[in-house]
Amino acid sequence: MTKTIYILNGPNLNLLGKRQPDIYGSVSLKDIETSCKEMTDAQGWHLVFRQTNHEGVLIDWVQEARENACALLINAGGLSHTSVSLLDALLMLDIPIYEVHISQIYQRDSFRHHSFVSSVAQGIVAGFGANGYMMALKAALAG
Ligand code: CA2
Repeated sequence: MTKTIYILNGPNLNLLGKRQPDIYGSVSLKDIETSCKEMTDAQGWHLVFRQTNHEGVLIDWVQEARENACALLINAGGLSHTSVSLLDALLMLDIPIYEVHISQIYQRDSFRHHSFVSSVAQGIVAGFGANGYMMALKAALAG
């Protein structure tokens, strides 16, 4: 049976490549999706890649991943630092969770130093720009 991985992106990540390139680089989320799709296709996995600006929608998708996915890769954006509800949804999963941040969150504002997602993540990638998605995906696909 084909394995499925969900890659979920939270608020404002639709702006990647369009604003603040000094922090987030010049690669768009569509570019990241394309690179991830190449990797999953090569391994015969099915990729679900999504972005939302809405906390409840992100939580709905986490619940959906619970039913459909073998692994979840998530960049929850600012919700990483604020959302107990997102954490509660992630706690329901019994698949590996990989957390990605494009920026090096520990060199930024102190409120970015804590992530609720980290407490349930098998692995965390931060500060490698868009490449972080591919790094985490490589680990996820390897199991
Ligand atoms: O570094 C990351 O990937 C973050 O998850 C990005 C979030 C931020 O709140 C986290 O602390 C770290 C913000 C996403 C905003 O993305 C933008 C991209 C381009 C231009 C403006 C915002």
